[in-house]
Amino acid sequence: MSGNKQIAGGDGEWLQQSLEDDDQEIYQIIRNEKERQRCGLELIASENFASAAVLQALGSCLNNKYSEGYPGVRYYGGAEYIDEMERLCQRRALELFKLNKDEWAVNVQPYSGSPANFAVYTAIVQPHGRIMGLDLPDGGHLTHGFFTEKKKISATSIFFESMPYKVNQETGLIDYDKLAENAKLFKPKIIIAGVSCYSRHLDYKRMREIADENKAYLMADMAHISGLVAAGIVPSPFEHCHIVTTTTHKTLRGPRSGMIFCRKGVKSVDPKGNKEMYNLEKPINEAVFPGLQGGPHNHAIAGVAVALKQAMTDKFIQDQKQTIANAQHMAKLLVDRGYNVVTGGTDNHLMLVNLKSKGTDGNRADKVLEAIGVACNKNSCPGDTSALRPSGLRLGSPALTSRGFKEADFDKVADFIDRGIQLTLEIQQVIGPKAPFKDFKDKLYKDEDICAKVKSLKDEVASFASAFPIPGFPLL
Ligand code: DSN
Repeated sequence: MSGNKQIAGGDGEWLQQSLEDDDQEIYQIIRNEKERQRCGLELIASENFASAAVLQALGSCLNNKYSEGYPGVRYYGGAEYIDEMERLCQRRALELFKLNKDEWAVNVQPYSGSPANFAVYTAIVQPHGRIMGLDLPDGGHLTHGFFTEKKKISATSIFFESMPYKVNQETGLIDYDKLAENAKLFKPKIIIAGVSCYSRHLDYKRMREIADENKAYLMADMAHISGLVAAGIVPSPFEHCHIVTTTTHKTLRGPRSGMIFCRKGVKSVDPKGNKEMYNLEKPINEAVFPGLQGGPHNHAIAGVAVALKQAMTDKFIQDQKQTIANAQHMAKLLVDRGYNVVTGGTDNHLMLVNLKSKGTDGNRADKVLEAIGVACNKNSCPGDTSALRPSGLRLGSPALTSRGFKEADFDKVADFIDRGIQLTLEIQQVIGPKAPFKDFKDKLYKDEDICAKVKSLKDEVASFASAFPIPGFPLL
């Protein structure tokens, strides 16, 4: 029977079919998502558009290969090309960040940033050991030990003891003095210098001093800014940190994956000339595999290697400079229109806009912006008391910069944001400022007059955005 023959593999022809021929449902969903990306304005600070070459590596036969272990020591046969590819990725990672291979090691196997961070704590901190990271409502990340009064939210606060440090609630800037004071009491094993929503440079030097005073390691999570670091246009964490983790798909513009860099070689020499060596590489490698992960995602690692090569080019550096220029321009435009941009502006690719003084909040504005084709995040702002009603929006420039947007194009982007927020206020005015979120959404999605306004704005956004090219393949 031909059906059985096909199921058994048979002549294999059915396994050669294109996605379009093989699975119309998934094909259409991907087409729709591509159209959404093409016709929308992507302002999510952690997103970007991977290149066609990166996507090609991701969709390659490397997906098929198991290779548990590390180059040269695998538990599966047939890994000679995988070894070559992983070693090349490691070499490129060190070269891109200008690291000497005798002083730094890199593990390119973490599936993404969260597993990378968890692997570091597993290796270095041990169960119930102590970590200190920037609190999530203040701009830190879940995996920097987030918990609330009611619940330990992140596994990094369940398996490790976490004490957050905070920003000054007035200025929005990290309170390093308080961090120093608390670190002295808490004695963490690791201090994390990393952010998910913080628009200013981190003071790695000061943080290293605090770490040294407490015999702690300083770990940077540079996920958001790794492209900017690679381009050499923001302070590099490598100068002061012992460990650096990153995702590879944000400003770095690669596939969704992660990397861990750590120091190796001589840590210190005492007055008698005795050397103390770093002991980070082996425990970290063991924590990644076999501690936490199985087979590396070789297609993703190959995509990372491609992205790292692209990141060594002048074009990439130019794009990263443009990313910052665009963010700074957008922040200025919003300030000029009376918006409260936290800390007054940005040094990097993102900004946090506090909408409280405008009379609205992140939940409501985010929903309206989404409806008109502008994608961004609601985000809590310093001083927020309710995590359920965050005051702010996080806006970032990397993705649109990859589509070729320049400052003048961001004039239009800022205008769309402003008009979306005006529409938010209009809805609130109709239903009353204290009306619950459900009523707000009902009005937004069901009211004829509002829906017409949303549609007209969405059409304008689409006609503007779709004029810009989009990296990747034309159809998928
Ligand atoms: N989810 C990412 C962000 O948006 O910042 C971090 O992992």
